[in-house]
Amino acid sequence: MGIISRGFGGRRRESVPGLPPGQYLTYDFPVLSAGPTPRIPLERWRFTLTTETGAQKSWNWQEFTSLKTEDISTDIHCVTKWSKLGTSWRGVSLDTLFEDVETAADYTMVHSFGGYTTNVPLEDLLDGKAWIAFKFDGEDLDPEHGGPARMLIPHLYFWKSAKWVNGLQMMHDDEPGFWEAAGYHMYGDPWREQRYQGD
Ligand SMILES: Nc1nc2c(c(=O)[nH]1)N[C@H]1C(S)=C(S)[C@@H](COP(=O)(O)O)O[C@H]1N2
Ligand SMILES: [Mo]
Repeated sequence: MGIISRGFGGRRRESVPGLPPGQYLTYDFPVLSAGPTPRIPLERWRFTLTTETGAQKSWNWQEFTSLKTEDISTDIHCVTKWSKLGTSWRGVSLDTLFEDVETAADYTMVHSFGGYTTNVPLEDLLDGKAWIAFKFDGEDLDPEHGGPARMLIPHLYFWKSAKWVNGLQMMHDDEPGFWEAAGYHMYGDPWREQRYQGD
């Protein structure tokens, strides 16, 4: 381990560039799941975008993986205080999925196989800020980490990056998802330490 790990628990970690307040660096990839890992055969996989009027756009695995993909290198930050810098992903930008989508709603609820939900403002999904990722470090995304595909919204705490994602629902009003209803912050900016309600 290098010099940075000697700062664990001390003041040195606070000076690591790219590390938000209250976070420490990790070099492995912890698994955090609120329930069992769903196994989704690719022939059953489908992602559906539903607008506030009920209009739907939907992709099966074949269609989804035929869309334009992007390689993403980014830092990720979990509310339980680990951060992982310089992670590598491949995915489809939400900008691509929202092409031709007409919506006047400002909020979204992200849905997953297994029932997990999390709320994200629409503007935090657009303009190169979010992807649906299906590769990590050049390999198919492990089921434990959300495979076949997960949301990747690296500028928010990682609980917003829903694993096993299967849908996005547009909403006029912000509503809490799974962890938000349990007291987590409605927005979750790691640089402002928005961990829990009231932060
Ligand atoms: N569907 C689903 N997505 C989820 C979770 C979950 O329990 N279910 N946990 C969230 C939390 S709290 C974190 S920190 C990250 C963890 O992702 P990882 O297990 O790949 O590290 O996934 C997020 N996405
Ligand atoms: Mo988390």
